[in-house]
Amino acid sequence: MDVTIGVNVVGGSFENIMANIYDAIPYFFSGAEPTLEMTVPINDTIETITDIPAGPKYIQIFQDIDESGIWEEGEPNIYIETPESNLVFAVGGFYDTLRTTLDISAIANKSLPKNATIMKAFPSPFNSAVRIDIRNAGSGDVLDICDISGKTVYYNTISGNESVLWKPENLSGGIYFVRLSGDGADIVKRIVYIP
Ligand SMILES: [Ca+2]
Repeated sequence: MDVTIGVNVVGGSFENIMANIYDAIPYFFSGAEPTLEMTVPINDTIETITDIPAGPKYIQIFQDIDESGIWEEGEPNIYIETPESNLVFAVGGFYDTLRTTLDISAIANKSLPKNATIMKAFPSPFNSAVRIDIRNAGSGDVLDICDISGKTVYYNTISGNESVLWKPENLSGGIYFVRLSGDGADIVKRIVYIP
């Protein structure tokens, strides 16, 4: 299912705008937190996000001020609202075109740490290669990737700023976990491989 999102930004520049798409099923059935399905950059004021699994979703639009790849407390954000519900719409239902306005006027003096260790992995899902960007890793930090059973399928030491292009070979599709660990960081990101 593809969803087209229109984002109008007021009070600031259109930079580092991202969308978090959450599976709202856990919330519906148990009240548990929705689970993050994907984070995608919004590079234009109209963006079509493809291959969203069917089902009820939350969509959070945010500005990633510190370019960490994730939303953090203090970064401007908004949930897309639909006429039917404040937060939730059913992908595959009526609302495949959504528009919202993100007000970033309040963040002019915002200061998130610029030297934090950061890891981005994209795209996810991916079908041939995933790029892992690392910034400000500590000396001797370890980057590893494991499958859902915990088996390590990639391992390397990392320091400073590096980009790793990982191409799975002879591995089955599914969920993998990218982990950066060491003095400088302890970050885990979930990626989905669809060969
Ligand atoms: Ca951030």
